[in-house]
Amino acid sequence: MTTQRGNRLPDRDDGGVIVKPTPTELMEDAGSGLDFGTRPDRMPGLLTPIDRFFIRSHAPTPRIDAATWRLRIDGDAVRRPVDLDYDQLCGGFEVVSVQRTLECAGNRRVLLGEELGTTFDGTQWGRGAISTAEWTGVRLGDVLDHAGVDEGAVEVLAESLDDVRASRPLPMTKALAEDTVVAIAMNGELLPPDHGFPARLVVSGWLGAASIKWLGRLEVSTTRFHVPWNTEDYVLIGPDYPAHGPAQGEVITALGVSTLIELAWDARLPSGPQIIRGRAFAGEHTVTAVEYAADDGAWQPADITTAAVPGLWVRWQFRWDPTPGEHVLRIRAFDDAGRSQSEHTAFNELGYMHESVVAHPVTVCEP
Ligand SMILES: Nc1nc2c(c(=O)[nH]1)N[C@H]1C(S)=C(S)[C@@H](COP(=O)(O)O)O[C@H]1N2
Ligand SMILES: [Mo]
Repeated sequence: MTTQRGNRLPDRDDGGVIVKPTPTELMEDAGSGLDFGTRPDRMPGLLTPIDRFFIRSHAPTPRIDAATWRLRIDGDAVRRPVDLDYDQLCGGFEVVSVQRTLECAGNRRVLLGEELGTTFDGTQWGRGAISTAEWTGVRLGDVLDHAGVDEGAVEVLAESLDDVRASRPLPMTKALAEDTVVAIAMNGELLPPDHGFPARLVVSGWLGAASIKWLGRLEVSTTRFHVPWNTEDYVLIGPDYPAHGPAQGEVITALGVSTLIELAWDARLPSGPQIIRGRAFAGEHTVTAVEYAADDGAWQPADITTAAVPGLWVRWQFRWDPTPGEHVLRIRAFDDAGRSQSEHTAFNELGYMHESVVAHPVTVCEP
């Protein structure tokens, strides 16, 4: 087998762990030195520009040389183990592009802590661990097909080349979905180093941790995988979540319904009529409606202004004519599975999957 470490370029001498600039005008530093959220008040279009796409990395960005990189496909459910080089991956399969949203399971962890009167360890995410790109690459199913997958295959483990060797399994149904891709580009540019160059998975509608960056190996197995990221991390652990086999609780896969307003937290707005904008996301489902309520007012419909696609957020907006002074805005979304957002999120030890409606504080200035 190839030694994956051999793919790596010499370490940088600048001591940096993240390659792209992360200026405070565009990104929120989540405190770890590795994790940066997209500022909700700096989200311009449907797609998040690379300069502000959120970063969640458990180890420094590895510098990988595409010329020596290989993607290994093996496992006891593979007929013919193969090593694909970069040219074979990029040139050997039908190229597809999908617009998909990535959200970290820990997004809004700080808000969940405030709601539950506690503080959680882990990346201190506000609302910015969510972004959207157009991902270009090849279908994971086509790549697996090339190696030949036995009928008894149960799961595919995606394994990375970073220092934590991040890995997370997918059941075959999800691995073979049309929109599960091995991406080589985002927003029309080759993947930037921080986002997984030369290749990463994009798993539509699932927690970000399934979208393994710096992909080095796909292991297809006739048995299920138990790895740290589906037994102790990215698992809902707590009184409401009994253990499932080796997993300490309920393993997180597809994401819930969430919304965000494109305003700073503690927003200051000019007086007078204006348009309030934001995003809503429903994991593998589509957002069907978005509602807003100002202060103690009734829920009213907001306009959804982009197409509803599974795995892709929508934009929404409404006109608001507030009086000067202090206000709170609440937003809630509904999806085609009949789900919505709740008043409260149940406690889980690692502070994942915040789904509550939040009261967004807004100050409207005197004219
Ligand atoms: N190899 C590797 N893949 C990874 C991670 C990582 O630390 N290492 N982080 C995961 C998590 S938790 C998230 S939320 C997404 C973030 O992707 P992004 O940094 O491109 O936004 O990558 C996932 N893939
Ligand atoms: Mo994440």
